[in-house]
Amino acid sequence: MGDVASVISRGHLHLLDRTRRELEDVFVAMGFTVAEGPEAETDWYNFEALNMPPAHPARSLWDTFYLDLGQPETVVLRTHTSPVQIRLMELGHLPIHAVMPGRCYRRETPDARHLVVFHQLEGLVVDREITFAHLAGTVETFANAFFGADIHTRLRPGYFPFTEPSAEVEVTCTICRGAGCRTCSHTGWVELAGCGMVDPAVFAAVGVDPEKWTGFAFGFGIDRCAQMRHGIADRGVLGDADARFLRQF
Ligand code: 2NL
Repeated sequence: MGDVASVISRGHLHLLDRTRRELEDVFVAMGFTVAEGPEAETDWYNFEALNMPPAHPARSLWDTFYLDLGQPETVVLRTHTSPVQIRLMELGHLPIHAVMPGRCYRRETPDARHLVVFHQLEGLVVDREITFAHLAGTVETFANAFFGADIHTRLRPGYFPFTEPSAEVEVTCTICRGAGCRTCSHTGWVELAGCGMVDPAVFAAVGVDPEKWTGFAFGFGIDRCAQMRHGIADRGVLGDADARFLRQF
C-alpha cells in the first residue's frame, strides 16, 4: 500500500486538520460555538469594518491577493478569519462567544518558512462588562487544557488595528518546558497568538452599542499550536502532507 493510502487507512488526518478539531473541542467545552465563513471576501469585511479604511497604513501589514471580480480591488482572499466575526456581529445576535477556524491567504513569496495559505483560529467574546481579565483568564484556561496544566501564558503589549489595548500571547515553550532551548531562542516562551479588547470603531462599523457591550478577540496560528502541542522543534515539516512525518502522531 502506498504512503497516502496507509495514512488514511490508519485513521490519520492531516495534522493541521486534526489540530483544528482539537482546538475547537477545547473552546466548545469552554462554552464557545464554532462559526465559518467565505474565503473570498469584500474589502469591507476584510479591512474597512476592522478599522482599516482605504489607504490606511495598517493594510500593508498584510500582503493581499485581490481577485479579478466585481469593481477593481473590492474582492480579496481573506487575510484573516476576522471577517467571519464581523458577519456574526452584524447579525446582531448578542451575546457572542464563538471561534472561527479556517484557511487564510497572504501574498508571500513561498519559501521554507512562508506559505501563501495558512490556518487561523480566531475567537470573539461580546457580552456585558467583559474586561481584559476575562481575556487573560480565557487564554490561560485554554493553554492549560490544550497543552497541559504545567503550560502557562503571559501577555506582552502588541498592536493590531482592530483591538485596543492589544497584546501578544506567549506560552511556556513545550520543547524545553520553560528551561530555554533553540526553538524558544532560550527565553522559555513562544509566541502563540495575538489578542485584545475589540476597538470601539469595530463595534461602530457593525452597529453594536459600545455603551452596552464590550468584548475581546484573539487569533491563533493553527500550525504553531500543532507544533507546540506535539513538541515539534522545527516547524518547517508541518505543512507537508508527508506520510513519514504524519505517521508519528
Ligand atoms: C494574529 C492576531 C488577532 C483579532 C485577531 C479581531 C477580530 C475582530 C475584532 C477584533 Cl472582528 N479583533 N481579531 C484580534 C487580535 C489579534 O490575531 O496574529 N493571529 C495569528
